[in-house]
Amino acid sequence: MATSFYITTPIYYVNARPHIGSAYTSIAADVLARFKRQEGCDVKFLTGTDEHGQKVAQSAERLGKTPQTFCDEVSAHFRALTPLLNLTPTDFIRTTEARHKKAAQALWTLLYDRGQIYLGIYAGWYDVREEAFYREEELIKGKSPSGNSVEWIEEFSYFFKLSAWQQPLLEFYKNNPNFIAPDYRRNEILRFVESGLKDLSVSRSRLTWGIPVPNDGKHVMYVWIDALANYLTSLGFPDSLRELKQFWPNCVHLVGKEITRFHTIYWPALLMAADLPLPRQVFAHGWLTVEGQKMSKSLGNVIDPHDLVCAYGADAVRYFLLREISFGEDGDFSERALRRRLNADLANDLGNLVQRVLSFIHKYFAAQVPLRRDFSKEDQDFLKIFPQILNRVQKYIDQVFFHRALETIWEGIVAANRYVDQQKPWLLVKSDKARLEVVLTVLLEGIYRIGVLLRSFIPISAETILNMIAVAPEARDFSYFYTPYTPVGGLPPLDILFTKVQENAC
Ligand code: ME8
Repeated sequence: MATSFYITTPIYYVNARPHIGSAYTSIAADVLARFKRQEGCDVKFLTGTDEHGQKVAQSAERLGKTPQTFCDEVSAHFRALTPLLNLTPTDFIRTTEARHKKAAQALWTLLYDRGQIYLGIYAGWYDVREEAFYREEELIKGKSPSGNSVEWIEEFSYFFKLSAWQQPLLEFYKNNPNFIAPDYRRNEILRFVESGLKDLSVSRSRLTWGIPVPNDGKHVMYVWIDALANYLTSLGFPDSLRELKQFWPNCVHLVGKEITRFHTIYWPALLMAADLPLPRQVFAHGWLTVEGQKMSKSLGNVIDPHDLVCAYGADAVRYFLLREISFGEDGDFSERALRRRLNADLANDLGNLVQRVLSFIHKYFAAQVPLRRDFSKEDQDFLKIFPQILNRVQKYIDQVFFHRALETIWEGIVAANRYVDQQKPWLLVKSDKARLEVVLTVLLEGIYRIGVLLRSFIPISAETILNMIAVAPEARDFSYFYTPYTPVGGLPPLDILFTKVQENAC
């Protein structure tokens, strides 16, 4: 039976349109989903929108819309990322859907029935914009740490007994050292949990735009318990536990570093308290800045993924984000750097390789691949790097190190270009046609594997490459990687892969 794999993105708040940050996580999740499919896994890939809370209700009111209409509109923009960036989610969840309300309430009831939730009083300085409470000592000149105004609030609230889960959590981290990745985030979380945990307020009585607390119409669930439950909803919880059993043990939650605590402390504690199984891993990636600055509406530097895709194509955006930034660490987005990568890596290294080899076959062999396999030692040395590359790429993907995986694939591309330069097919045309046939066969073997390796990263271009060399659809998965390249018929006309852009135009 195929291995099951479940990858999730955070569900995005609908109080802002999608930007390069949400695109970043979704692209990364998509590469994992596609890669695991190529490995033959049964993959679920979940993304969606987080639609409850005071901020959403306020934004809707400002625009004179009902919260639901407002959510419908903004959620549609997030859904539109799927065709734009060529994403392949198997489910798009909205927290305002009936199935989610049912799952979140079922999780609540499980917790309540097990004595894990109790009614208490919450008091603190409340930042409405952030929907967060702060202690007196956390305020800066009477404002929240983000500079927003705060109001003093005392209200009834349900609490989750988080404090009771300190030891089980520490035990869990010890027994599952890969649960929090990368390593350096793990240490931060361990220190935080070791310093003691307070019970967590999980309901609001002053809010109406949320999921009602079961058996208490005066409260709605606070956004986090509602939001985290989305990962269960998509698996058919609570109606069936079949998918939960199947996918949960190999589930990776991909998140931005700012929500690591919610996913690595609150979420496993809630699941343990409900006696539900735990996901395999939370991978927290770094924060993107734009030209060295924090992205913000007020600075006017929020990058819209639509503009980027229109200018450079989805593949260049996908490639740039995953190649330029070490996944896990913070990184900077700059259009100039994107242009440089597009020209140097994609158009020069990859595009030219494919172009120069295939144009030879079109020109001198009437688009019929001259398969000739009396390989020399040199040819074999070149070809044997590809299985090694696949091995390393698989390891890097399992560590969620996309930049390393791409670097490794590029070793193959650079080696192929070097092979062309050494073999000089333009001279062989005149001097040794038999050797030319062997050299072109070797290069097609290489290009075939490069195409297969790149499929999950730059799907449009990789499929174009594989189409141009007439590879059958079923031969594009890793199970064929070790079998010889076998074209189905002659080569179709050449397509342009990447067009160079002016580097200093912005
Ligand atoms: O936190 N750099 O939603 P959100 C990198 N609804 N990634 C970024 C980014 C940036 N500058 N900006 C956003 C929420 N992201 C909750 C999540 S999950 C149960 C609930 C990405 O709309 C990153 O993945 O604020 C981050 O964690 C996510 O968008 C936050 O999205």
